[in-house]
Amino acid sequence: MGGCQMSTNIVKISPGFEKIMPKDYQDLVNNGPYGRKLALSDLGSFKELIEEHPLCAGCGLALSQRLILASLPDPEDTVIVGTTGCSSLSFAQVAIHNIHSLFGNQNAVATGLKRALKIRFPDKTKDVVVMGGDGGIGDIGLGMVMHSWFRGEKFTTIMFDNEAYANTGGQESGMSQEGAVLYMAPTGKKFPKLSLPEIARASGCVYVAAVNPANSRRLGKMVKQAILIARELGPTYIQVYCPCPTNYKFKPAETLKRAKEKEKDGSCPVKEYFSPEAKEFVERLKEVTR
Ligand SMILES: Cc1ncc(C[n+]2csc(CCOP(=O)(O)OP(=O)(O)O)c2C)c(N)n1
Ligand code: SF4
Ligand SMILES: [Mg+2]
Repeated sequence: MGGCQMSTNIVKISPGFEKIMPKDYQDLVNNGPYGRKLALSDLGSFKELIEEHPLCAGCGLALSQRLILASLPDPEDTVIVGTTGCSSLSFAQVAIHNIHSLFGNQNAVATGLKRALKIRFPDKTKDVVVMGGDGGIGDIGLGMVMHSWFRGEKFTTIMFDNEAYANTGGQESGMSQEGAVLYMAPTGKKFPKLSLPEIARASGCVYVAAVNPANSRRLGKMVKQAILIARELGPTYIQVYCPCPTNYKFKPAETLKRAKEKEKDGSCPVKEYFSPEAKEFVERLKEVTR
């Protein structure tokens, strides 16, 4: 990687090394999304930031992660802050700056990073995006998540909501549905799913969305606008329902069907909230309507 500055320089190959670098890397430099304004509708025409991952077949989280990465407005100026969970296994394969924070600390780390980037690059826009599981964001890190919202920190938080602690073998989380039976919650969950979109709204998020990956353009549009709004106005939150075939024991081929069913039956509804300022801002944005 050439230089420490974040721009398209981060992928440029140092002179003399062009032929030595692996084909995959050359492809990223020549056909990757850096420095280009791409949308989900361009998928298939560029080298993606993630193309392989170690997650289970049919994983709704892996699909969501791919779609979210392809929707970043300016990947060359973005740093992702992740945390422990299934997504942390695939972030090792992602061709973008990303930090693994200790489980639950992600919004505190993102706060410091966003502020430091502002000081280091006062004339540039640098996006910080948190991406973590429901355990990391909705349970163990919730205090730090909410305090970043109370403080009005200008970054986006994205939850991969698979309604379980998947990576550790299937414990229930606050985001599991009431009655959910999991490998390590055999008697069924005793209280309802947390209403985190409502909590986010009450805590100061200026844009909040709950969605799933079944309609990829809808997800992509929400991600793009959440990041653009956070740059200008304040914290934004997206909760992505990511069906987990391994812990919920359905066929990997049924992931999207399940996402659609749970949207329809109201157990994982799609929602969107804008503050009045965010609404006005989005109406001025032509880019997100591509
Ligand atoms: C401080 C700390 N506490 C607990 C753990 C154990 N741990 C690792 S992953 C995980 C659950 C992750 O659940 P979630 O955030 O929903 O992510 P998923 O694996 O479901 O994607 C837990 C409890 C840890 N690694 N660090
Ligand atoms: S356990 Fe579930 S969320 Fe984790 S990689 Fe497998 S399918 Fe995806
Ligand atoms: Mg989870």
